[in-house]
Formats: sequence, structure tokens, C-alpha cells
Amino acid sequence: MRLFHSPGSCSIGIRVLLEHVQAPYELVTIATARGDHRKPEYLALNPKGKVPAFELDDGNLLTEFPVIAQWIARNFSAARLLPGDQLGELRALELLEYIVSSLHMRGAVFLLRPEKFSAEAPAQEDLRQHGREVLTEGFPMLSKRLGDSEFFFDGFTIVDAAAFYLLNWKDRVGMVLPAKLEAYHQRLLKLPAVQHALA
Ligand SMILES: N[C@@H](CCC(=O)N[C@@H](CS)C(=O)NCC(=O)O)C(=O)O
Repeated sequence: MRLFHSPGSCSIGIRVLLEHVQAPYELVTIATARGDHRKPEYLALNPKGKVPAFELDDGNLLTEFPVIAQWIARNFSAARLLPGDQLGELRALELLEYIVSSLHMRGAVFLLRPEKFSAEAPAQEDLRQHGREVLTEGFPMLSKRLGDSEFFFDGFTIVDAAAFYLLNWKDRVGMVLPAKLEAYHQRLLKLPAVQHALA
């Protein structure tokens, strides 16, 4: 299996999951900062020009964080990366979607990369403001949802891997996390899988 990954990007969350289940995989660096993701060789493989992308042993390429994360959860089921009961699983997928589709794509992306959507300075400022609002509302919501628990569900799940990459951008988005969320981020940073993924 091969993971197409860019340092500092959301693909670190998939790396954390692969390290957590101790999957054998090859890491291929696609540095978005250098524009590797727009190069013809990568676009031929993944026309979306995004990371993460995950190539299975049979050559199939999976994209989209929640899909790759679910593939890992299903294929390394002993690691219990999703709650075992149906409602628990749906609650985990609901939170995963919120982190990826709202907090990442409409929060962090609008705040950090408004030029992707408009070349006009006032529109960019509106986008930044919208992104800031999404995160300002979202971080306390996550913190409340977490409460005093170690993880969002019983044990480490794919939700924690997504939360990890998002919280890792706290300095980039210039936000101070609510205390419980900050303590959770510090706990995640100490996990062996996270340490290996960051190494
Ligand atoms: N919805 C996608 C988002 C992937 C995404 O936006 N990845 C970013 C890195 S965090 C990327 O590849 N950015 C390069 C670009 O958009 O040009 C997913 O869930 O995987």
C-alpha cells in the first residue's frame, strides 16, 4: 500500500491511522508547498490533485479522508477504530464528517486559503471571516462533545485521527483552543502512532 502525503497537511491523520494499526505501507511525499500535487505524474494517478490518496495493493486508489480512514478501520478491525454498535458508528462518522467537511474545508481552508476562491481582496476578507467564525463556533463544540474523556469514543478511533490533524493547525489558524481541547491535543501528541507519524 502507498500513502501519498504532504508534510503539514491533513494526510498526517491517515499516517497516524496506518502507524496505529502497524500497517505495512510506503510513504510517497507529494509536497503541496512545492506544487507536486499539480504535476502531471501525480494528476495521472489522482486527477483531484489532492492528498491524502491511498493506493491499495491491488492498484485501486482511494481518496477523501473519511473513505480512506474507513477502509483502514474495516481492514484492521482488531484495532477497533470505529465503535462496535450501529449508532456509535454513525455518531463517529457524523463527527468525522463535521471535522473534515465543515471545520477543515469551510473553516481552515477559507481562513488560510481564501485566494483559492476569489482574487478580490474584499471577497477574500469575507471568506477569512467566515472561516474564522466556523472554527470559533466549532472548537468549543468539539471541546464540549469531548468533555473529560480521553478520546471522543471508547478508545482511539478514526475521529481522533481527523481531530489530530485539525488541531495541529491551531497556530496556523491563530486560535487558542478551549482548555479541554488543548489538553486533548497534547495527549494525542504523546501517542506512539502520532510520534511515529510525525517523525
Ligand atoms: N476532502 C478532501 C480534502 C483533501 C484536501 O483538501 N487536501 C489538501 C491538503 S490538507 C490538499 O491536497 N490541498 C492541495 C490543494 O487543494 O491544492 C479529503 O477529505 O481528503
